[in-house]
Amino acid sequence: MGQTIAQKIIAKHLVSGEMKAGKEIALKIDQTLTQDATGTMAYLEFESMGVERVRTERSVAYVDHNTLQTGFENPDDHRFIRTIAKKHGIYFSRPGNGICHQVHLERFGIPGKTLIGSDSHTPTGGGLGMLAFGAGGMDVAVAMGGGAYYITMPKMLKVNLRGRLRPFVTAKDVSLEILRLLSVKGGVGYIIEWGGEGIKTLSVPERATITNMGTELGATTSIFPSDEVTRAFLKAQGREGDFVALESDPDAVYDKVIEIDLDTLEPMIAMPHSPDNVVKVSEVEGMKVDQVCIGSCTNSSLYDMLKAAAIFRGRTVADSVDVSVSPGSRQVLAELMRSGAAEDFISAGARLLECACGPCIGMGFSPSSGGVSLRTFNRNFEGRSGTKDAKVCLCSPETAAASALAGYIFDPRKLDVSLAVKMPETFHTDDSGILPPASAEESKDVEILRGPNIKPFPVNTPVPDKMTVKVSLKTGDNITTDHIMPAGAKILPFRSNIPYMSQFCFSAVDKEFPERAKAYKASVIIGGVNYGQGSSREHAALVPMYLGIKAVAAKSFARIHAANLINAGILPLEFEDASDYDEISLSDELEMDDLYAGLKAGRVKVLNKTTGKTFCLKCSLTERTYGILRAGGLLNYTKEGNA
Ligand code: MIC
Ligand code: SF4
Repeated sequence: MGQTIAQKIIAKHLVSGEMKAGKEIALKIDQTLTQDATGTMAYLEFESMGVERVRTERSVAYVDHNTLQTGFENPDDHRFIRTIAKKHGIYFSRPGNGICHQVHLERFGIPGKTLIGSDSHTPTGGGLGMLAFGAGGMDVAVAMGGGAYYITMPKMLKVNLRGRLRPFVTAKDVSLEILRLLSVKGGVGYIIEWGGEGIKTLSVPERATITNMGTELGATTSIFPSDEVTRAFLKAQGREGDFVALESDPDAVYDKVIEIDLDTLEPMIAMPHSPDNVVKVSEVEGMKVDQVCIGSCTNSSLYDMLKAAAIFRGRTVADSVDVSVSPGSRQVLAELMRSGAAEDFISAGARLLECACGPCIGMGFSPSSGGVSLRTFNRNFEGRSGTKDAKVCLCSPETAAASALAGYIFDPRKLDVSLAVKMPETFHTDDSGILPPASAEESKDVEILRGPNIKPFPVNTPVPDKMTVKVSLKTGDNITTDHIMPAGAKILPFRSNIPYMSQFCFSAVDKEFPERAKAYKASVIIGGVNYGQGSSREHAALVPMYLGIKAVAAKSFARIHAANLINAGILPLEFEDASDYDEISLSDELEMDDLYAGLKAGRVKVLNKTTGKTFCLKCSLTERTYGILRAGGLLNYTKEGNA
């Protein structure tokens, strides 16, 4: 039987397990990436493993999420990451050099290689034919130490693209259309392979926009073939030598196939507060806009920027609209300056921000109260922008730029502008923003510099065989990791300080939660469907662990968060019968007896001592994940000598 692209790469990297959907597999990881907001923890974890040099082919530490350096905490984190990277064989991409996914695509990604990153949008690399996964920091630390990455073998979903995008309709609209079709849960358990004749018309940055937003579908990852388009991109980056052709076999079998006609697509927009709340731009045209942000790892390539600049050229943004533009990398910014496009932005009244995540993670540029913000980003969860009642919508750079000029949502197809932008055949590559590590010999003299904000990594204790614990929180469906552990300018500087961060845990859902959980000492959270969707931040597991959470019982979990809970030693348990969720209230006392036997059997019996009712929770653990939970987390498990 023929293989899909992903199956071919998995087969080449398989360390153990059976390539059967639903079975646990372990993969050898060729490359890793971290960003600063998850990186400090990942490197503390790596350090505690006692490995001298990374054992990957390439590991890169990016600083892109929090580059504000307000106060000593944030620059201390940067200095810690720079020095630990230098010592242990990791490349360091300096603050201002660009967003990890964009820079990785430009400078390091190689088709056919495996990549894990402590950021949920790591699948962006799939635009270049990499098998790239978002993961928790601890999994990345293990991979840097030469350990395998464990996932459940996914099913295969093929999306065939037909035809060609019409002017002003973009790769972002393809992403939004598939979100409309499948929802934020539609990709769960799948690797999405993009194929069909239509992909030949999409450049690598456009493909990367699509694989980037596969994360919003809940997919394990997304991938494009590596073809002549890929070769041309690598050649333009001066890396043609990294090109490898990759395609699926003609008789490859997929669990599901979807067709999308590019010719009939229209500009789309995700309305508040979920990336799958998608409608046609024409349906909401005329809605007043207060802010427009162009950038993020989804839409900050040179191609995206040049098109937005062409729309702005010679025009001025509406008086009532604040506009920000954050290029994805220094390379993009340099090309914008060289081509004159930077001037188009500035003359139009847009504010040119640093090459970083910026507004996407709430690092400034929060909308005004109740304001409508059109963003070319990938997430519009409530409050993520820093303004709780803001209405954030997701759209293409073309729709964003057109609306910035109009002052209201405007269908870009009505513009009288030529978008035939000219991409350079060869990019000016300047890697001076990337510091190579010290040699093995020199590394002995490299001192790792830490500041007072870097607190030791919190270690869990194993769950007992019998627990009686109270419910410290009950949530609804689709709780994001932004709900569990918010980001933004006020909190991000403390990503290496779990005790400090714990004050803000679930702050947008229930301000009393941290105090209540602390008072209960040991407790459980009750969750709905798709608990923990969104970001890969392991803080969403480490902080609850610090607050004494022993288990989360939910209707279902998002993949990366479930793995992070296990790594932190917290039980992710699913309701056998979803209606039992309705029978549980805040502060109920739940008793779990004979827990170890239950975990082994995949079924834990629970007595609700408050109501007197019993119900069952399921879990499908492997020998390894069972071992991790019995040890009280991955760090303890590794220290006990397990791989
Ligand atoms: C995000 O987009 O939510 C982030 C910020 O990039 C996160 C990582 C983090 O929380 O540090 C992600 O996507 O994993
Ligand atoms: Fe940065 Fe936003 Fe991309 Fe996350 S989604 S990596 S915050 S640009």
